[in-house]
Amino acid sequence: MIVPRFGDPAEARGAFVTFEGGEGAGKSTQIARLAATLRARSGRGVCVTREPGGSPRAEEIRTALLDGVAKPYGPFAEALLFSAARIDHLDRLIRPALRRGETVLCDRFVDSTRAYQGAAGGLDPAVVAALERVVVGPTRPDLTLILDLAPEAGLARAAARGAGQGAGQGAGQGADRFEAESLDFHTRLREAFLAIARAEPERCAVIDAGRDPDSVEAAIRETVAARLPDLLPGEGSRGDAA
Ligand code: Z5A
Repeated sequence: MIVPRFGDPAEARGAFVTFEGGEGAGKSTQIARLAATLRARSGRGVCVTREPGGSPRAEEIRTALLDGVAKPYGPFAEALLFSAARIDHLDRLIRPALRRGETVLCDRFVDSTRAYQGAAGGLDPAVVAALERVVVGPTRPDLTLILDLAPEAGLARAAARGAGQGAGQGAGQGADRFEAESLDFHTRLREAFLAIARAEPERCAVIDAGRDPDSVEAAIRETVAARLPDLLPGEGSRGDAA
């Protein structure tokens, strides 16, 4: 049984892994690959989810947030809406899955609030931390994989994907509320994620996401095997591969 190092052992029996990083870093791509590997290898249920969203009510809030409905009210109001979505997501999906012993793979979580609304958006870190404390409580990630990529490259990937899919808002297509921010904003985001990794090295691992998808996948597998060996039995522990 996995004993989470950062979560509440009494509450969480599964493993909670979050993916973070800037736009187009490859989180969705790599979550799908890791989920397939874990389903084949770990013998546990795997729950793939995302933020904002992951539960029907949180997905409604996601649509409003990515359409920019809350932007005129400022980063504090946006952080409150991300938090409202997170409360429902934790109660309805994440905590029940962890109690069933599943591995939860979540595309973005609290570090995105710290980076987007906090470091890049200008919201006081003390306010972000207070929100995090009351909203998340003991349900902390066991491992956070930070996919690091130059913002120019990530935005180009996201734009190329958007061009292929056509316009659309709220559903992750087209330039949404955050993709439309300046390059300077995205540069601050990257620095914020790297600073989080430096501050919490036991929870976080930085993955070089500038390589081809197979190389990124191999680095992630190696890191998961090293940090949470119960999830990939027999894979060996050669240390982080970032
Ligand atoms: N947000 C916030 O502000 N505060 C919060 O608390 C939370 C979130 C939780 C969610 O939007 C937005 O909400 C997000 C932060 C904010 N900002 N934005 N925008 P989203 O979920 O729609 O966006 P995203 O999280 O940035 O996801 P994304 O743009 O879909 O990126 P991704 O999942 O990291 O990448 P991907 O979809 O896997 O790949 C993007 C494209 O690149 C795609 O065409 C791939 O085929 C391609 N790709 C993937 N990997 C590679 C490699 N290795 N090489 C080349 N090409 C690749």
